[in-house]
Amino acid sequence: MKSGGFITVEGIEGAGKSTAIARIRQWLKGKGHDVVVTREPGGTPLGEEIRSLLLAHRQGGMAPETEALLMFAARAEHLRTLIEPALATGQWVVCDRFSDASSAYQGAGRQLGMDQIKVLAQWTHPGLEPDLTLWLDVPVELGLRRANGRSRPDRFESEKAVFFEAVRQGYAQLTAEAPQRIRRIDASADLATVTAGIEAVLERHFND
Ligand code: Z5A
Repeated sequence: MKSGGFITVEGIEGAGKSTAIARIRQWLKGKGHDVVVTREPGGTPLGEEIRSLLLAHRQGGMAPETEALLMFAARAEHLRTLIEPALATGQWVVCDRFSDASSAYQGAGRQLGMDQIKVLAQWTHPGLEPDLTLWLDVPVELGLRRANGRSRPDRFESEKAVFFEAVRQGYAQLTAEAPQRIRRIDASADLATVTAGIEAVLERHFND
């Protein structure tokens, strides 16, 4: 297995990313690796401030372009101060969402166009892609049901099912375009089955 690597986890709300990330971390630790777990938007003090701006409800909402650029502003900070230094010292970085989320949410969900988002990604992290992306795919209705019950839904969580359908289609397109990097996991199954699926992908991807 190589000395360091970059794994990202994607999916719509309620897909089970938090649970998956805990398992990935455990799996990597079990192989003796140093692991940094982080998230987007966020992961740095400035990034967390930007996250608060992005998730807060506000009168008049936010222009989709503003939303996309704030995602990439947080990402640039995250890359320069945390992700790139960690990878440079041979650590493993496991990130809850990355640029695929921008393609799916802003490109497909907000209809800015996935190609447009890829231009921003190319500018922000030229030559850097995750080694592996796990797309936890869950039907929208099930994801929303799982995520239900949160005290006060944030700006994204308040979106309608049709928005998350478009996001899910965005992830499906990304996966079709990069089948070696992005692996779909059926996240509608019970936790034990989903976890076994994740472990199987990790074993195949990094031990072959
Ligand atoms: N966003 C964006 O638009 N563009 C970008 O570029 C980026 C992000 C980076 C914040 O992200 C928002 O930012 C996000 C997209 C946008 N908004 N949305 N939607 P976030 O990742 O912090 O927020 P989130 O997607 O709302 O996270 P989440 O709902 O917490 O998702 P999750 O981590 O996948 O869910 P979970 O907490 O692991 O699971 C939810 C519940 O389901 C929990 O009670 C679990 O115990 C349960 N669960 C999980 N798996 C199972 C299975 N298999 N069976 C039964 N129950 C399960």
